[in-house]
Amino acid sequence: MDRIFSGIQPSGEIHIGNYVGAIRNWAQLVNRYDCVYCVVDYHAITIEYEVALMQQRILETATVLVACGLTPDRCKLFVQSHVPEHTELTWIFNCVTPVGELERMTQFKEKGKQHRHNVNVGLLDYPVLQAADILIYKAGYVPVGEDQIQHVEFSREIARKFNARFGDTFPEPQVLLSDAPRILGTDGGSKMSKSLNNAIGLLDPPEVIQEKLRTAVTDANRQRRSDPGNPDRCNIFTMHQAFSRPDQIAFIDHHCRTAGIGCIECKEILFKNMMEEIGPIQGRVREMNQNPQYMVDVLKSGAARCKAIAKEVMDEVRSKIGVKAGWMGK
Ligand code: AQP
Repeated sequence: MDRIFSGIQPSGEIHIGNYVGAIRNWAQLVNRYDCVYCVVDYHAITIEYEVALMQQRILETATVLVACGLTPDRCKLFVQSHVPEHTELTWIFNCVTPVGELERMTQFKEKGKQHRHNVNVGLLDYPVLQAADILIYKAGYVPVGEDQIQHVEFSREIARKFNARFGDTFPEPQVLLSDAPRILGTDGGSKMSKSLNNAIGLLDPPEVIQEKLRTAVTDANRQRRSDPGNPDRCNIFTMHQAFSRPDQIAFIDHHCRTAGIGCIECKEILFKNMMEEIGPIQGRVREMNQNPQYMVDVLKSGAARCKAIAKEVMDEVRSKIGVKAGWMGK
């Protein structure tokens, strides 16, 4: 079975973009692939964060993943820092990575602007750690949202560079996109993001979601109820494509263009469909929160299973790069 790797940062509340762009796809892939999913805490420390909140965020993130169907019988789920081989491999990859290529990464440039006062080496090195996350499991596929395509391509380049210098070791991983790879925020302008205050949280109470949808930006050219709209320019329509039935999507497409339906009604249909899907997830999260030990056990066993793979690959890597000393014994 081919292996998949993907990760999510515990950098805030999981939102609808993370869910339809990545997590829902992750859950659909578990039957076809050997799936490794990770809460990437070392990525989350590349920007400023509340130390006291980190453990809570890690557990909350992992709980949501399990509630979305990523149970330990279906995949391996663990926390990045629990398998230190990820950071060890990062160092080795650093030594085959040209700095100039990292400086050209779109996310680095954007985050560099957002966090001007803290453009640290970790922020620059983020794609190298991500490459190590993927390649330490020799994963062939990486299901991510559109924003991560460049980083996965970069991990292919690192694999190529390593293989060329030290011999064939790593596969060149391919991106797997979901059918909703880019959801904009409620501002209708930028990507829905944990850190941008434009997100609809997967765990937001129904009344909060309803209010966020009510005020969310739609097609800017549609000023009055009687103006025809353009679904292709409307983020609410993109969300319909992620949550509504095909017949509803066709209905909204037609009636938006002909002003047969107003934005308020359109958003109400979306709200109902969204809650139908995420309401049960919220319920499972509430249930799991009654038994915190369960998540601890899931993450401990996930780390042990992943560590066994990572250790073997690191052994091979150390040997290939010439630092494995036979005279040290096992
Ligand atoms: N708006 C989005 N639409 C579709 N997919 C998205 N993803 C994130 N935002 C959207 C996908 O979710 C996965 C996990 O992302 P992440 O949390 O590790 O990092 P991120 O992309 O940086 O997410 P955020 O929400 O924007 O976090 P912050 O604000 O902390 O940077 C990835 O597969 C991503 O593509």
